Amino acid sequence: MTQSDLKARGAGNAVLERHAGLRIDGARMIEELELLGEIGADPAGGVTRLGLSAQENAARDFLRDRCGAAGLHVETDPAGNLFARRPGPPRAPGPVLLVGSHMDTVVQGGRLDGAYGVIAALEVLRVLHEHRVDLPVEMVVVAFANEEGALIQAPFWGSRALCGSLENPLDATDRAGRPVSAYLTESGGTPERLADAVWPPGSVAAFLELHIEQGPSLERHGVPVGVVEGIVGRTILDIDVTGEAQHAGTTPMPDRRDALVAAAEIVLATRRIAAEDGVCTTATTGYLTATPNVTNTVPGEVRLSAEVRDTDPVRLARGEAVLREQCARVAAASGCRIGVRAAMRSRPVSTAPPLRGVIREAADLLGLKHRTMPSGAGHDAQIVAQLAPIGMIFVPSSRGVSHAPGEDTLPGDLVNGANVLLHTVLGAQAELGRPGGHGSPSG
Ligand code: HGY
Ligand code: MN
Ligand code: MN
Repeated sequence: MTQSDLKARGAGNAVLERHAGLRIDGARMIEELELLGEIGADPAGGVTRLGLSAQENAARDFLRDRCGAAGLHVETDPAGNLFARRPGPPRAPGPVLLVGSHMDTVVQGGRLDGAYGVIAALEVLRVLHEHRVDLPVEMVVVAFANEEGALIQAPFWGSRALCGSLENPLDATDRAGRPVSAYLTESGGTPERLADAVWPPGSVAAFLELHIEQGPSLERHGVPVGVVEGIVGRTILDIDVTGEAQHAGTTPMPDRRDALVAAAEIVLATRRIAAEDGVCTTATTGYLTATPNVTNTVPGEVRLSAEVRDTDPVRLARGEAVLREQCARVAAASGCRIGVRAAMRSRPVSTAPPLRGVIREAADLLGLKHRTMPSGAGHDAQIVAQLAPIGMIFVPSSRGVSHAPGEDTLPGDLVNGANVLLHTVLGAQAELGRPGGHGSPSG
C-alpha cells in the first residue's frame, strides 16, 4: 500500500480505544533481552553477533524457541530473515503490518541495537495473542538478517532481499573473500532461491521499527519517546591505496610511495569534509588495514572504508564527490594508485506522516512526552520504505552511546517504548483501514 492509501487521521479508532489499558509484560521482555545479549557476548566487551555468522544463527534459534513457546508460527526465508505470525484459520490474502528490526551487531557492539526492536515486536505480538485481540490488519514480526554488514559486506542484506533490491547478491563476501552463499547455507537460508525472499508490491501495509536512538538527544531533553521524522542516507566507499613496500631504513624519504601516509591524508580529508567544510552531516573512516603491517617496512598496501551521511540527497552526493576528489588529489601528490568503489548507497527517507501521528497518539495515551527527530543512524526501515509506509519509534540511549560495549537504555525506557509500539500497532489499524478483517486466532 502507498502512503496515499493511508487514510487521513480523524476517525476515532475503536481498536485503540477498546484496548487502551493493554500493556506488555516488561519483566518478560527485559529477561529475553538479557538472554539474547548473552549470545555473541564478546570477552573483550560488548556483543559481537555478526550478520549471517554462527552467533546470529544462534540468535535466530533463540527467537524461534521463544516464538514457539508463545504458540506463534515461525519461518525463515531464503535470505535468512525470520518471520513470526499468530496461528489461526487461513486469512484472507492482504497486506500485513510488518514489525521488527535486526539481531546482528557490529564488532563489540551493544546488546540493544536492533535486538530491542525484535524482542519488543515479539512481546507485542505475544500480548495481542494472549489477549485474543483481533487485528483487522495482521501483524507479522520480522528479524532481518545482516543489517550491519559487519561480516558479509552487504548492509541491509535481509531488508533489501525482502524488497528485491539486492544487487548481485551472491557476489557478496566477507573481508577474506568467503562468499555469502557459504554463510547463508549455514544460516538456514537458500542462496539459489533468494528471489523467493522478495515480497511483492502491496504485500506490506506498513512497517514499524522500534529502536534505541543511538545518540544523546532524547536523554538530553529528558524525553522518553522519539518520533522519527526521517532516516539519514549513507554512502560507503571502499578505498584501496597501492604504494610500494620498501625497507624502512634504507629507502630515502623522497623515494617512497608510502601507502599508509597517503591513507592518513585521506582519513583527515574525510573528517574535514563534515567537521570543517560542512559538505555533509557526518564523514567517517572506520575500517583500515595496512600491509605488510610490520614496523620496519614502508606500507605498500592500505585498504580503508570511508562513509558519508546526510538527510539531504544532494548534500550526500556532494559529500561523495568531494571525497573522491580528495582521493584523486592524494594519488597525484603521493604517487600511489588509489582505487575508489561505492560499496553501498542508501537513500535518506521520510517516515509516513500518518504513522507519526499514530505514534504520537500512542505516546499521549500512555502519558509519555515525545519529540519529533531525525535518525543519524541507518535502519532497515529506510529500505522497507521502498515497499510501504514506515514508522519509527526511538527510546533514549544512556549517554548517547551505541555501537560500543557501553550501549544501554534504562529498563523503564525500554518498557515505555514497547508499550508505545503496542498501541501504535493498535492505532495503525484504523490508518491502514482494511475493510473486513482477519478472524481472531483460534486457541
Ligand atoms: O550504521 C548504522 O547507522 C546502523 O547502525 N547500521
Ligand atoms: Mn547499528
Ligand atoms: Mn540498528
